[in-house]
Amino acid sequence: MKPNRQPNILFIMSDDHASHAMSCYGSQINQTPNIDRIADEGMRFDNCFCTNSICSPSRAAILTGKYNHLNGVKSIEDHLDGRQMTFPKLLQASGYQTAMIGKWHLGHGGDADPTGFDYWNVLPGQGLYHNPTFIDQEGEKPYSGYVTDIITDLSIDWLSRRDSNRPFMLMCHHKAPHRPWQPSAKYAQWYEDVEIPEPETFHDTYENRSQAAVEAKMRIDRDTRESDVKGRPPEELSALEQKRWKYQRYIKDYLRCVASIDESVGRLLDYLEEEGIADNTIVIYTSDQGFFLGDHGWFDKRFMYEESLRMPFIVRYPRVIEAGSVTEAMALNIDFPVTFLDYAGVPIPAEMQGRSLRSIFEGSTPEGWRTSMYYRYWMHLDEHHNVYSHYGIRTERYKLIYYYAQALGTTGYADENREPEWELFDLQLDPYEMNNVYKDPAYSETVVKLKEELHRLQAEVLDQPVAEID
Ligand SMILES: [Ca+2]
Repeated sequence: MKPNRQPNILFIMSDDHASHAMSCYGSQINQTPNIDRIADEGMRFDNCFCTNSICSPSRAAILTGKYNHLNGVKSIEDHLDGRQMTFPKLLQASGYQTAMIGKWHLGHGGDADPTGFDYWNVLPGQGLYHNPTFIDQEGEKPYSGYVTDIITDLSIDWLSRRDSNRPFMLMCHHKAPHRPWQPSAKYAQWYEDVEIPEPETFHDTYENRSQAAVEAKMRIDRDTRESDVKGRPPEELSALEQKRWKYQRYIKDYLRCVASIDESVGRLLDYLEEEGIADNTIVIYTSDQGFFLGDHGWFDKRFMYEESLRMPFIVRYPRVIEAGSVTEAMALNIDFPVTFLDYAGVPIPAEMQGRSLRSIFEGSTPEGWRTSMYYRYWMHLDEHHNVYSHYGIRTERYKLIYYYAQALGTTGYADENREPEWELFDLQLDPYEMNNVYKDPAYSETVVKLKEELHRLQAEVLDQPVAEID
């Protein structure tokens, strides 16, 4: 083995797995012992954020290192044009064996098929939990079994066929725990006799908040389907009891799906150890974004609120990362590819907008590291939970959000009765974002400074503001 051999990279990403459903992040509702192994033996990021909290856009940001207005994937309807630069292509060109297994969700056919991978085998669109079809370089193939287990089997199978003299980069992308939260038979009975605690903000009434929060259609009591909660609550229950019933149904299935993921992570970690390559493999566990687990009375994501904005991000690389370390440094999904290229010794293209996390992994946050981040959600559609388009910034203490509320591709307001609105949260005093202080005179100077910072960041990432009201 060469002394400075390029490390292997195992990038495990699930879909909609919020950090507050991982015990290494202090979950109050479940245990994830295998996922926790990565944090226990590596580093946990407590402030890792997505630049747009929704599936395809986050995936495109991770592949390209760029914001969605530049990589062309602003919504889940957009396909990634594979002719553009992506980090797997660069790793492949530098000698890595590369593979993409599981959920792709960036389009199929022509320029939308995965590129930069020696091997890919992906779910069409959202894919199915049970007996899913996959698409590989040869075409569609049916598989029998549970999707999380199949993705794990395919991953281990590919790893076992690799050339052990060359480094690899595997993207193992789970479908779970995405809606409609269908667990495997193995975990289907888990939590049956327990009551899962309700989150702090479960009974949020959206007072002191934007109209965007009021109008969002992702309430557990009103907007879950029978397919989400697998039935109807007994009619004799009160409205409040029905909401609680639905929450229990929803969260238990969600956590059962997570249990399969946790098992999968354990299998992959065990494989690396059996192969004797655990020390030379960077293992990441993350999710494409966060999720509301009953927080604010919601399921789903999209909003720039904490539960949805925050990505779990844990990394193990025993050669350089101190076991059990934790960082508060602000990381973004666009940093991931830059970090991988950095470790691979591949020059980082100027067009990538993220920064390498390497120094942070190795125990020191660089001078002048970012203290604010820019976010933009574009996909304003009634049928997609009616979350208004918005952009904003999060600093270490504050979050300023502008709901400009225009449907994608238009300049008019999606709802003619809707005016744009601002929200400001003081995260130090109000960590659950229950009280919009935008109009509070005590924060007027803060608002001015945050707007300056918002526009500075927006220009830095080459995005354009819309017309803003005061
Ligand atoms: Ca997702």
